[in-house]
Amino acid sequence: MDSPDTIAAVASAPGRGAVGVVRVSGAQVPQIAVQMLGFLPAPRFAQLTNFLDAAGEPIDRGLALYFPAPFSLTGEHVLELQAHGGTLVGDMLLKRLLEMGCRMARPGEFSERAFLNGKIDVAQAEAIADLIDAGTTAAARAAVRSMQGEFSARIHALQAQLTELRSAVEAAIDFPDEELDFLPGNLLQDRIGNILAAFDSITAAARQGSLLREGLNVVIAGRPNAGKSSLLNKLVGDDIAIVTDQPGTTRDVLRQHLHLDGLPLNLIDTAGLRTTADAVEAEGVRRARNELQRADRVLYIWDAARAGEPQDFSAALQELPHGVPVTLVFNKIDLTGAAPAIDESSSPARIFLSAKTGEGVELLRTHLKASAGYLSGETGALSARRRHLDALARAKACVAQAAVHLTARTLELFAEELRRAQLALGEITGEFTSDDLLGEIFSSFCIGK
Ligand SMILES: Nc1nc2c(ncn2[C@@H]2O[C@H](COP(=O)(O)OP(=O)(O)OP(=O)(O)O)[C@@H](O)[C@H]2O)c(=O)[nH]1
Ligand SMILES: [Mg+2]
Repeated sequence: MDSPDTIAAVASAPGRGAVGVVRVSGAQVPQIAVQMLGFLPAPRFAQLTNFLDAAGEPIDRGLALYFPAPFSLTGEHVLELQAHGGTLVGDMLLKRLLEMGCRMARPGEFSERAFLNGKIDVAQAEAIADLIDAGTTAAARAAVRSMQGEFSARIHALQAQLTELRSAVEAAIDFPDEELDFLPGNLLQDRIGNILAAFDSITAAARQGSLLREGLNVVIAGRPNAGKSSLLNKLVGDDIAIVTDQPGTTRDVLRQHLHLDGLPLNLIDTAGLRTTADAVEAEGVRRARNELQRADRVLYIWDAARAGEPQDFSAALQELPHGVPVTLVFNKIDLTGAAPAIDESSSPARIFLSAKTGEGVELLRTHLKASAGYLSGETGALSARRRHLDALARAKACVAQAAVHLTARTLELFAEELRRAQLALGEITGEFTSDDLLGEIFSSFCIGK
């Protein structure tokens, strides 16, 4: 097989800085080092040296580090040049490397090679990207845990338990006469119970990590004048949105980012939902409906004080997209005299508050955290993405289905469900991930990573 191209990229952030790092990986690295430095640096020793152009003139002087395969980031020969930061130096070094036969690395290509050479799995590669992008210390800590393989290790442990179960059952399928001797059904049920519990605990840690990474899209919706913009302002603690007593004040979609006890929230205020002849307002309503489709949660605001309005919020709720979690917020309790309250047992959950005075808003904050499954404080969160949560959910559903087959003693189907669960888990680590998806994941990384 042809060895892959030798790739090069500036790995440090663009712009001015004290140090700029250029990374090279591939089979040609030793020759390239000799041409560019005049010698091959000793493995894993930092060496101060000139970086030479084609005429043998120094482009810059800095540290060269050589990592021979397989003990490197990518598993290939790797050369790292630590030059002075600055757009021009990096570009000149890169140009020289391309002259010597290197190819510009695609985004994420170093990570991709690390994956292909078994240095890291996909979940770890994603965690590195998450660490780089982390917006809070909690998100960074979750990313480090996953990067160090904690998430992957827990997935592998689940895989191992599933393999054990499968081989026990497959043996029973092959030797049906001995089935009852080594397959007491309740023992298997116990084991499945343990596996399902393990799924729940990994999912909780991963959901927390996914929340820390992606945040929660919360859309504030309702009729005009219900107090949506007032609630946005109250939650943010600032006068972001225009509030007036005229119905139809908000037309544009307003987005505000905030943290609720470490949980990132994208709070989205929208135009009041009604049919209107005003073209601008109608466009606002159309955009509001668009946002509702993408919401993780809708806060549907109802003006509890509006005289003469039949309290028919159920008809209004019917208009919301199906499947989106909703919280019904009765606003303006300062006018009705009702006490701040929350009822999470009704469906949808109800909260009574005043966006004006702030009474009951704390109940809403707590409710938002709880309904997202967010845990405060240090929780052992594992940085994860929606695709991981989705794969976990599918795998768990297969195991639950397997339990049904076990009860029915349809052992072939039982084994088949366990196999499907393993395939779904393998998508997380990249073991059974399609090439298209892998390409998509790595190409979302930055160049030089
Ligand atoms: N007394 C009282 N008035 C409120 C409360 N919340 C909002 N209001 C008033 O209700 C009116 C409408 O408030 P907005 O926040 O602009 O309502 P909105 O839902 O954003 O309205 P549109 O943008 O027009 O859809 C304003 O006069 C607010 O001062 C509240 O809790 N108590
Ligand atoms: Mg408004």
